[in-house]
Amino acid sequence: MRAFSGIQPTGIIHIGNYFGAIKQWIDLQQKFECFFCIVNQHAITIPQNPKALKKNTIDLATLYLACGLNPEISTIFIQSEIKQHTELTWILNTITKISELERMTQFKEKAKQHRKNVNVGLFDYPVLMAADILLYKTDVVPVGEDQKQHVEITRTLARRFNKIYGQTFKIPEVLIKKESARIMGLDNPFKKMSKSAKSPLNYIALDDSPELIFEKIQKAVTDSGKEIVYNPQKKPAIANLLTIFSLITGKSIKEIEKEFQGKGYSEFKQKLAYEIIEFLSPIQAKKRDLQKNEKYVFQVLEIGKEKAKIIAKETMNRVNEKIGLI
Ligand code: AQP
Repeated sequence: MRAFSGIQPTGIIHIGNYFGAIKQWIDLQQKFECFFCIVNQHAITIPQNPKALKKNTIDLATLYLACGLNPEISTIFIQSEIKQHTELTWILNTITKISELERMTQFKEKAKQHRKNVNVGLFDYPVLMAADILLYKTDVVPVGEDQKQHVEITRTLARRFNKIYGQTFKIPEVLIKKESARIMGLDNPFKKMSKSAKSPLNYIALDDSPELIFEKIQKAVTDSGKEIVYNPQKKPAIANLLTIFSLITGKSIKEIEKEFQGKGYSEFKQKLAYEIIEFLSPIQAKKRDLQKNEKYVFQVLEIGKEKAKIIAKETMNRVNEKIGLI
């Protein structure tokens, strides 16, 4: 059984990305043959500084390793190093309906955010993602909830291709962890935590310093009243902070509610900031260590590229043959 997933190297990786994606990946490594990609071609659908993109790509690979992805059992690689991702995208484009892509929530949101640069790549993002997934004969795609719609279109395209050209692709399943499916913004509990948020007060980045984490949690919006209780309808901000507390500490929400019974928001926030700092500290230390040994990170990526290439080539040859492309 194979798992595939990826993150865009756009500079900031936040705790939403960690709990929605990376944490799941770490656990899956024992059960699945895993492919973890740094999706730099997805990243350029929004303008990127070339120097920063290169740096962020290596930085994300380093972070993957610091978080606990194990290159001995998993394949870690850079999307642009495997040419078949864009090759398969072209083929899938020919069976994708424009109306299907127009329905994609992420496209609609990003198009609003980047009114002056609604490029074809941004529109085609889900097809590139479908190619990523289908190239590796993926069984499961562990992602946060915001990516569910993209996995669904991947399934549609795989079925459609199989119907037109004969059995070729596996139909992948989306894998979403209920508790961490959608971490909300610290400054707005009605929208998901997002690296492209206007204010850095929206997220806790895995690289944030203890001082910054403390400040961001202190400034996180709260709800009226003062009880620490989980009620997403009436107290969405506190519910989100409780979810983060629970994910960080491994304690159940009930346990945390009990711990803070009769205590106020201020005490709860102080403890939460402390727990986040404690949690991120070993990841940050490991990342600093790995940064001193960049050669090792490049080696991991080189091995990953070679492993990914074998499967990608094999799938692409099969696809071209089915279609009649010489
Ligand atoms: N708030 C979130 N809660 C849970 N999971 C999340 N993911 C993203 N935000 C949350 C998951 O993280 C992975 C990284 O995906 P990406 O790099 O493609 O980024 P994204 O989905 O576009 O979301 P970001 O990181 O916040 O960026 P922007 O600001 O561009 O939307 C995916 O598995 C995603 O589900």
